[in-house]
Amino acid sequence: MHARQAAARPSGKAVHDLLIVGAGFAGMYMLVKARELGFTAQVLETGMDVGGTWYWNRYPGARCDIESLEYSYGFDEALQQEWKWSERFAPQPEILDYARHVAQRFDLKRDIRFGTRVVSARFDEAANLWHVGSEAGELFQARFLVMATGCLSSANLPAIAGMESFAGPTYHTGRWPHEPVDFTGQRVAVIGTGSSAVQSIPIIARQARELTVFQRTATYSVPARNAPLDAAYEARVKADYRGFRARNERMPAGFGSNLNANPASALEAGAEGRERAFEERWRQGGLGFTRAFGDIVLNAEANAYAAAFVRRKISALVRDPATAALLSPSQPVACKRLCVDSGYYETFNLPHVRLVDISQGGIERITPHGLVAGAQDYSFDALVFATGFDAMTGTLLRMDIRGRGGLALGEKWRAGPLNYLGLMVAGFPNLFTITGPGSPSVLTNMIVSIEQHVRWIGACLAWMRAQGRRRIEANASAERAWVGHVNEVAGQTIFPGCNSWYLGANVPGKVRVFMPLPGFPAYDEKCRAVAAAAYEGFELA
Ligand code: NA7
Repeated sequence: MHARQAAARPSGKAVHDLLIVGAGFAGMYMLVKARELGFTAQVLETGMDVGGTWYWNRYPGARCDIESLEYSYGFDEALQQEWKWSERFAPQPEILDYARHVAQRFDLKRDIRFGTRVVSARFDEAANLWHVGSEAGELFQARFLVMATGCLSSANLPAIAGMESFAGPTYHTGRWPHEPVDFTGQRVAVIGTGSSAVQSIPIIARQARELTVFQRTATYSVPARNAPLDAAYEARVKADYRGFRARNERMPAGFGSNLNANPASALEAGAEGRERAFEERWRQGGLGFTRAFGDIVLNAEANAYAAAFVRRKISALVRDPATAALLSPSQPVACKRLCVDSGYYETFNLPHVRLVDISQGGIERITPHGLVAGAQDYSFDALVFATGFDAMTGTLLRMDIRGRGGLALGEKWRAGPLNYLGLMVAGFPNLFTITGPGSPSVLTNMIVSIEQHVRWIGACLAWMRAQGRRRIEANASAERAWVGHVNEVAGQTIFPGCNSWYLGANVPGKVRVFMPLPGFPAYDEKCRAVAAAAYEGFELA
């Protein structure tokens, strides 16, 4: 990367106020905000269009698990009034259309450079400038660098022996081709049973002649009960969209004020009361399942009741008892992100679909015609990796980011991500991370977290300009205290109790640290208090 950077050619002489990396929902809104505040900004984006996650994740069945009236920007009243969602949970193509609509409405593309992958960023202490290099060798400069690179944007492709030898096509759900993929008449294998697999398996099964699913860990999924968007509900929300957004921001995960969260303890409800509550949530569909009681993600015993309920549902939905047993998870429910499906468990009743347990030895090797697992040969024509992402830190660490004194971010984060508020890293002045580790991010409605971060960063930049400050950097002791706080809060929940990507446990060799911070409203309050106290915990120059 250094050699590449040495040979780099500056792309014009412009020094931007902001360079924004990524043109997903975070980068797009950061650009809107920068313009609104009168800053110049350039967005650099690897893909050829806006949309981020929704640009890359085009696999069959890809759909948001947050309701569409919530998974959308709230920053512009006219925008939220005019856009019409067709379904309760929006499918990927519609979300991508929405992102394009926003780009057009706010004329964003003139400041976005597509096909530009950032590979390096170096802070120049004397000039207070970030020098950013692209894979093609272009150089960009800015006073502030904003990483809007997403939490789930680096595909996790396992290193299995013989990977290159497979004769048929291979796919990763997070890097799905832009051309339609037709599995009609084919024997297809899917590796993984996380959210992407749960969404795509029922659709792939409709086409494929034979579908084999390789499962390392069984997953909990609740039915989506997706349907056309209810017009009366839409009208009610739109009559007071601002109030609706504000109510959602006061929810622990930044969404679902319509879900009637029950604050009572599952431990006090009695067997009948619990069954009734879970059953009602199961009927409603969606992530509201965990709102049946106030302590499902806080108390192991309460969680066990919810987990047992889902396992009973799996047994009822899947006819073959051995397959049902294999599909029944043993970890706490929602410890790995809870999936939302349309016919996932039922798909395993189809005669051409089979489930293979690889929890013991994993996949031994890929062969030209399939793979070997548990000393058994499996043959198929196409292979789908639904193996997830190097979450939250992967994309940042794949770039060569260097702060003061040439300190590499990879070095600084050797033992896990360290930062303050999930927003800034000590030693890396004027570098912001939108929904970085240590912020609520993936435990919330991402758009709510994105908007909160962009507002905070925008206000900070405007304040610095008014105060004549040119440099802001997280204070090392504030950073240490913050990381301790994140661990403490996470430790009061069931989240650290299984091998999830929240902990980096899905990527071999990755440091095991719980990365997101549970609890949006308290976090938002803390961010406001820090700003109100003249950016307490930051050093300004
Ligand atoms: P996830 O949720 O990380 O799921 C990945 C799946 O792939 C999961 O079942 C993994 O098993 C499995 N996996 C990963 N590596 C391997 C190897 N080496 N061998 C076998 N199986 C493997 O990713 P998704 O894309 O489904 O979803 C990511 C998020 O996107 C989701 O939470 C939503 O927020 C949207 P494991 O459980 O690690 O044993």
